[in-house]
Amino acid sequence: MVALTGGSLRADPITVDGNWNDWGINPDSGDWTASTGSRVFFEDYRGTGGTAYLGPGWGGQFFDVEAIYATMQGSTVFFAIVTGFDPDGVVHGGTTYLPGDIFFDVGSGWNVGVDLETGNIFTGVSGTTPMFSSSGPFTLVGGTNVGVTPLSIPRDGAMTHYGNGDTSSRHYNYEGSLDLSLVGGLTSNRVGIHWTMSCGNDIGEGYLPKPAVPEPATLGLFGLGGLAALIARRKSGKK
Ligand SMILES: [Ca+2]
Ligand SMILES: [Ca+2]
Ligand SMILES: [Ca+2]
Repeated sequence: MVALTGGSLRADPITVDGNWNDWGINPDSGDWTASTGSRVFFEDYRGTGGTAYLGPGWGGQFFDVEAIYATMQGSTVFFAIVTGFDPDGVVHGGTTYLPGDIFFDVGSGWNVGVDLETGNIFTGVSGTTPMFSSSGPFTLVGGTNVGVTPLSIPRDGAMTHYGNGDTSSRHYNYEGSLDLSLVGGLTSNRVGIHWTMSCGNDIGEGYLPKPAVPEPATLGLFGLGGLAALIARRKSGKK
């Protein structure tokens, strides 16, 4: 009965659908402040040019990793990566640059990865190195497939992008979730999220602290239990 009550009360805070309204943000209008979850990374190049310096590389809005949002519900972390980088690839100077996989640090480095194409989850991975090696890892290599997780990547055919102006003012929302119990759970007090593209001209990386155990709710349950026991005792005493 307790388990059923808990289940009916649970509501996922985020829908993995590529829509950023559930985070309470609207970068198109300059609102980067989440009302659900936390912004764990923020480094927005604010111009609309396609060649500006981002650090460690160049590329302007086309390569800008702007923000990462995250929140945890039970053992599941929900995340949104907002970037100017088209997940179908970005052509620059005759070369096509590709989006990387999403890496997680659950306590021992970037060795958990979600394949951006399939949503397959891997543990014990290593990562390839982008052109700017300091931005790595780029794509996951090896590892053990432990399942598949919801991802919404705005490729062509889906909600492709936000912003109706020229291509250099667009934003893309890479949204997903990951049940950390599938990857051995957290072995530290925070979970890291990392993403970059094949050149590594820009990088998004941040950490979400493990939520505190909801002590008041737990105490409340004990309190109700104690009250029920008291009532039961009184009723039995009237007999
Ligand atoms: Ca959403
Ligand atoms: Ca930007
Ligand atoms: Ca950036």
